Amino acid sequence: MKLYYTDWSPYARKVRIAAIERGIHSSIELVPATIGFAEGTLKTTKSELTTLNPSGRVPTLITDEENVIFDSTVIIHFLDGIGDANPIIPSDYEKRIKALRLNSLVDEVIDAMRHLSFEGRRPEEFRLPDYIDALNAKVHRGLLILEDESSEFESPSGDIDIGIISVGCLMQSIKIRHANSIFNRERKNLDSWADELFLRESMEKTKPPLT
Ligand SMILES: N[C@@H](CCC(=O)N[C@@H](CS)C(=O)NCC(=O)O)C(=O)O
Repeated sequence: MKLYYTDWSPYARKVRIAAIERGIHSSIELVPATIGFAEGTLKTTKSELTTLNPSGRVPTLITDEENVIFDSTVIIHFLDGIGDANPIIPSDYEKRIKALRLNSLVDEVIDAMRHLSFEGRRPEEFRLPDYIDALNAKVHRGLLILEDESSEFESPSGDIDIGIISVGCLMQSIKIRHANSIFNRERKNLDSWADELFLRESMEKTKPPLT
């Protein structure tokens, strides 16, 4: 299998973590992808990925049968079908809904941050202050809920699921790549839970670069 990824993408990182946690990462060849939007014009970087995935986004997985699978959640679902390790998307109905809900909550925060970064790339006179306020509010509300709910999260050293992986990727992105942003505040409970999660081998091995 081949996984198109970038080392800074939290979505691609979720898939890489899931594969390591399930012990199947050696059957996945990592292919660095060129993606992004130019400063000032938001012109899309030309990417070979668009011939495989119309959105041109990472992660994109090519299976051994040459099928193209995209969206991190779908790829993780697909990988759960390989090997005997515990699934990352729990089989138990209640646990599955809980994990997918948490994953979705985090995805919305990451998505609002992505859109904020696009706004930041526009020339100042083309930025939309109300839209930026709305995006900031989405991120703050999401992080507030995560701090509130973190006392109920599973132990960071126990079994891991898609929700926990997502929270870990978001929090480490904020700590490492958005360290100077307004989102990098102290959140006592969430921070200490996340600090322990960051020690997992799968998290260490996929830690995003500084820039
Ligand atoms: N819903 C998708 C989101 C993937 C996504 O937005 N990836 C970003 C990188 S973090 C990307 O490829 N951006 C380039 C683009 O939008 O063209 C998933 O879960 O995989």
